[in-house]
Amino acid sequence: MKTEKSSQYFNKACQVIPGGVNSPVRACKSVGCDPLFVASAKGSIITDVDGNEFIDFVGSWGPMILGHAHPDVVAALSETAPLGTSFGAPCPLEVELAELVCDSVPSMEKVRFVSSGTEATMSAIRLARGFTGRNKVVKFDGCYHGHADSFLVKAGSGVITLGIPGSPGVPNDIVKNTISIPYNDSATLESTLRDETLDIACVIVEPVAGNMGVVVPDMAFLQKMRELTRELGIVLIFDEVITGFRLALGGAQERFAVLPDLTCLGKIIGGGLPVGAYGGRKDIMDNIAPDGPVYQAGTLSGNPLAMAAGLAMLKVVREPGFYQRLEEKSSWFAERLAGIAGASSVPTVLNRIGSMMTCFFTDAPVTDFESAMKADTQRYGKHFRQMLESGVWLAPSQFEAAFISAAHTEEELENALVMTESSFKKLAKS
Ligand code: HOZ
Repeated sequence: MKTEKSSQYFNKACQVIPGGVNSPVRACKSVGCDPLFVASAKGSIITDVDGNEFIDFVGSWGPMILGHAHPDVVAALSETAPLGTSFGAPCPLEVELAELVCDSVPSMEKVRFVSSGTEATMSAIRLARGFTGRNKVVKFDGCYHGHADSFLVKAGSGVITLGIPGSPGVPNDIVKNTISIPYNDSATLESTLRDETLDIACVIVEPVAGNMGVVVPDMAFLQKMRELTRELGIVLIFDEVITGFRLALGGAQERFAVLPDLTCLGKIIGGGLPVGAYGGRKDIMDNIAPDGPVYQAGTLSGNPLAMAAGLAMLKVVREPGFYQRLEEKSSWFAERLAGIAGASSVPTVLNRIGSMMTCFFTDAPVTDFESAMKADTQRYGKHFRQMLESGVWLAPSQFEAAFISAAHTEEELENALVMTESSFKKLAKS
């Protein structure tokens, strides 16, 4: 595979952008290569600047549930851009998207749009603190809620991938208010939440973890979390930045029938443009300025282009049968993938729910951060490079999800499986 142009861009980028990338997860450091620079993407095919084409299973880390450059999204952007790209004043598209989001997500009575998932989660915990008058935030080891100070404690995503234990620049005075406990561990959850000395304002959780690789929750764990938080007056926040509009129209909360007090969204609701949102119970949301004293603001919040792209995408996923078709395609693919892995001598565990999955290179079930960390990252790196070489674009980290989109054709998925089989044969020999 020729990568000369990507190499040239990367060399230039490293002079002016830290690490040559604008988000560390793109760097490919943990998989032993340099990033490819993208020229374009259409459907499920992504094309680099050297003209190499790949079947894309990253989907811009989640938003591209319809595939890239979906005609409805492109048309919405073309119609909206000539009317102005930012007003700093309310516009009708914000209302339309807010109505659609509240109508789709079972627990959301009101929603505030922001510009990223990180903004959504940091605003949600501020709101929870303002509402309860308490201080501490409980999160789970290996979950990632963006890069705000409070969340960089045993965090997933790029933080695990790069092996960063805790980030310099995050004051101890801030992280002392974050308590991180194991995922899927109901007993520790109960003893922590019942400790009155801790002054807990909220629990924030990915209802399906997607940032230590995909880890599906025990239903009993989620239900216990809901019961305890309700009993103890603690705000329960679901970070559905990945799972929102991915696992069902109403996200993981619809799929599991467990409703949080607040929900954070991002990715799909922006149709591939920069968006986040947080919302939920009206009595909590009414504490946000200007209705209440909890301050949060943003020049580009509710940006018309992002709203238009999000609306176009949500209208397609709301069509009857959309999630059923995606589920069938994903389960067919995952069964074949598990079959290929099982037939090889390479130990793997495939975790999947809906159209998100991770193939962990380990022989024991992956149910939390500790078990995820046992995966063989060297072997994943080799698999990643072999797949890339044969035309499949996977996440450059063992601890991320692979996404199936509505745009993946049967032929593309078949091809990806053939390439996977060939990669596993090489792994078995090495
Ligand atoms: N949170 C995403 C990975 N799980 C990607 C966002 C990023 O860090 O660039």
